[in-house]
Amino acid sequence: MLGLATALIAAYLIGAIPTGVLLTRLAGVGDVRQSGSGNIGATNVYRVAGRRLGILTLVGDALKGVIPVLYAAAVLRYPDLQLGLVALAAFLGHCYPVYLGFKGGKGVATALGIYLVLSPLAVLGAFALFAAILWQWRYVSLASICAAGAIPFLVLAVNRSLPLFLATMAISALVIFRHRANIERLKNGTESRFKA
Ligand code: NKO
Repeated sequence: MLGLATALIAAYLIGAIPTGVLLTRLAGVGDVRQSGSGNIGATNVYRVAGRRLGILTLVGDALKGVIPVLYAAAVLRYPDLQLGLVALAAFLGHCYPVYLGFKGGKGVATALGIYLVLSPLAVLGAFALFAAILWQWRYVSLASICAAGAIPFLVLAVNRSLPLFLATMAISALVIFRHRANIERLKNGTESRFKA
């Protein structure tokens, strides 16, 4: 029991590391929370600080999902219920980081990292959907929302695990909830399109 509690706290603290804020500050381009959408995620870092830092933020935020879940799966050999809880803890760390007064990101890249470990095949499907929507409409937010909506069912089909399905549902519900300002902008036609 103590083992699981420690793993959850460690996963949360890793998930909470604010990659986008650290990278933009280190690069001397100010704080990403002050420009663009104000989000700390890869899309906004790309928007305000360019491709290189955007990609680094995507990789860093994804690793915050990969590392705790891979450790829990491969080293601790946790079953699906505990794995789902570790995934949720890392994800909550990104969305509600103690280091940023609990004001964090939308969770897309960290969820991507989590699912790369839990269900790479489901990621393949979600990525195809993400890419198709981004290609067609050029909104990262819309692509993220749709991928989040699809992934629980892809995970269920691939992994056939109720605990992982439930953890995935919780993560997706929160990803979509965290995009509520984007949803308003999509409705108003004021959402900014992705520029390559
Ligand atoms: O600044 O509000 P903004 O326009 O930045 O940002 C909206 C955006 C926030 O998310 C991010 C992270 C972008 C990551 C792109 C990942 C590309 C690959 C996704 C594959 C799908 C994997 C499943 C994820 C389920 C949630 O949305």
